[in-house]
Amino acid sequence: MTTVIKGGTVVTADLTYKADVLVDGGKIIEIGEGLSGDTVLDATGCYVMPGGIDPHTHLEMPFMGTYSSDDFESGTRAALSGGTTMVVDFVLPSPDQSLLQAMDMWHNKSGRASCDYSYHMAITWWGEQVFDDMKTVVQEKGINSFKHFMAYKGALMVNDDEMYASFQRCAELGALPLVHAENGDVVAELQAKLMAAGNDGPEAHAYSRPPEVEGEATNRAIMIADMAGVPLYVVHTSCEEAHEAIRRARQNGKRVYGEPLIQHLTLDESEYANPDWDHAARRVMSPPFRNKKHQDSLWAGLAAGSLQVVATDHCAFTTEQKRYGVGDFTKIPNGTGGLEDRLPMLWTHGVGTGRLTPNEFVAVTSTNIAKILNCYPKKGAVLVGADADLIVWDPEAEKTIMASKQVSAIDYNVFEGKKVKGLPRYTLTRGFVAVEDGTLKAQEGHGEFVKREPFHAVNKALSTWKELTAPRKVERSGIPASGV
Ligand code: DUC
Ligand code: ZN
Ligand code: ZN
Ligand code: ZN
Repeated sequence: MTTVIKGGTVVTADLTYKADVLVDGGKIIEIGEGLSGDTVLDATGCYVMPGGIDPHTHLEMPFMGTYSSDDFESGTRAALSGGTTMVVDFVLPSPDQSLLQAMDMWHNKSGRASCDYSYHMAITWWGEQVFDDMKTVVQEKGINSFKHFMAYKGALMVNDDEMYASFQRCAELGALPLVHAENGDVVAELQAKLMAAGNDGPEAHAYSRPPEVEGEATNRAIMIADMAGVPLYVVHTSCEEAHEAIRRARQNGKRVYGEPLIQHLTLDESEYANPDWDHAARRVMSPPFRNKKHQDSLWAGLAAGSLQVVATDHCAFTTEQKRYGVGDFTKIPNGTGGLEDRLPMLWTHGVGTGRLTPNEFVAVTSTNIAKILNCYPKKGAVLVGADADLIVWDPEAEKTIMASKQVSAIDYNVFEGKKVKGLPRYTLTRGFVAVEDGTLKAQEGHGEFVKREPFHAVNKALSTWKELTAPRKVERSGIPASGV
């Protein structure tokens, strides 16, 4: 059975043209004019684009004494409803747990996914077993990216020696290291100071994680990656200090990528000044929301290409879970939702305002990350042979975001009340129509794991630093006698 998307305008990262798209067996089999098929999807007045790829989700993740509340079932349904057809979730091994065991746990959860998914592996501890497992993960398990938390001291944080060792291992294996870049030692100090002074509310969360801690850690990670001779992907880049470090590195020929979140682009720090405790706590995530200066920097980076990807860090907690932190802001589970709103919000605030072109929209929501993570053109493309992960995007469709109408399993939405213009009329996941005329018809278990191959040597960073292979010892005579 073939499906034809008829009468629309195909928009890719670099082209805009009128064409029909014919789908069969989950793949795009023909693109051209006057095509016919068994099922016809009317794309009149719409853009036909690659489905969104969200490279940063935490579904059903054990974190801060609880589990994030969207799992692979509700999370991927939420994704599809908003035009996202693939998520990349983080496998999070507990201390001393083997990477392979943690990965199996994730595979047990992800069987319920209704869209395709892939994994990043987190390096949460370091030892010979991790070193060995990394090879299996890359060479046999289809995971080519490793996440490092520079924050969450005493829990997920890795130190510089561990990070350097892991980055070198990534370089050897053709894998891409990712960093959550915040200086965890300084954050811990600031948290203790704020709590001691009686600042225990959610606003203190933002005070404990200023742009400087992110800028410092981003710089440090870039330098360490350079010395390891490996590219670097910086997740949730939220401020000018971090963006500046990435921009400078790229200008110097280093292969460094930055990923702003839709939340940081559209919500600001004033949210934490809301007198309603729940309102502020629901918006606690790391890094926190910033001011307009930082938002402008991120938007400029997307337009200029110094930042390449817009993600969500979707990590949804209910109000009840957020209240674990009443009286101690450091215990508020960090995280916000966004999976179903990323595309409509970015279209509205990016394309709708002229800050992004439709082609740039496709680049930063889909194509760029497919290339960075080595799954292009299976994903992120409108090309013959590519997976039919497609959205038929109606630029005139409007709605007001409301928690009462969302797919996500939590009881609020950080974008509550925001009007969006631009919504999927159809969402196709490998040819299956999961959103039809705006109505969600996702199929639990339809999603498949996307294996990603290691990178070729050509992707090695253009390192500015060369380790001396044979450091020369200076021979001296007349060495003074030792001792005091
Ligand atoms: N930040 C969050 O807000 N939640 C999950 C993990 C993270 O780094
Ligand atoms: Zn068929
Ligand atoms: Zn993070
Ligand atoms: Zn995250």
